[in-house]
Amino acid sequence: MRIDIITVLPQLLESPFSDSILKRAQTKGIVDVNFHNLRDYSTNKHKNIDDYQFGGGAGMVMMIEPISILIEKLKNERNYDEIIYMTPDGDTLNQGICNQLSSVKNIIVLCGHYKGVDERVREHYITKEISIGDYVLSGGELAAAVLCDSIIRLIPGVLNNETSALTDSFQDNLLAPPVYTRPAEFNGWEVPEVLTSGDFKKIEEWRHEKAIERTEKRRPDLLD
Ligand code: 6GU
Repeated sequence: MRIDIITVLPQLLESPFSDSILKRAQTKGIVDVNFHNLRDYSTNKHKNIDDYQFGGGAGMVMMIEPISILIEKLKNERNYDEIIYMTPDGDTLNQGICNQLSSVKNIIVLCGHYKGVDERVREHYITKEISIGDYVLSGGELAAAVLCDSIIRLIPGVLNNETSALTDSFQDNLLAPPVYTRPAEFNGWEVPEVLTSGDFKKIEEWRHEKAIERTEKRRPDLLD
């Protein structure tokens, strides 16, 4: 998979991709993440990428020209499955969207800033608009990092058996069951006996039961 991220703050995005699973996915050649500094595509000598909004009102708007030049350049180089705009008024990200996006070949992710982007960008270039929840961030970069992390870890070959995504919360609309490790007893607090019984059928049943119990208690909406 190739991901092209369009941002005015590439430095803000670099660290999440420079460690752990996201780094390994790139080193293994499974995903190719490219950052594009929108300011490099500014069409004026002050390197502006935003301007006052027509009709007046507080807040700057990201201009269409630099975005258009960059997106057209990228589209000339390859086909894109999705051109995603990170915005608080987009569709709320969920595991279903992550699963779907993890199987595509090329995506562009545009990080929103200021009051947002000129509506014509959304009308003519954007194919999907994504929010990561009902609260407002200073910009789309952190949201883009969240989106990319949630997608990349699902691509086959990125996770190994120990970190498998199949048993993640949400994968079957259930929260994950509780987990324990050694010691089996600490301060008199014991691990559920079934987990140390060696009876794998019983263990599976217990985990499924606990997953349902936890989901009913914390996220009954997932069971509807
Ligand atoms: Cl994608 N962008 C911003 N600026 N705020 C958000 C968001 C995105 N998702 C939730 N809040």
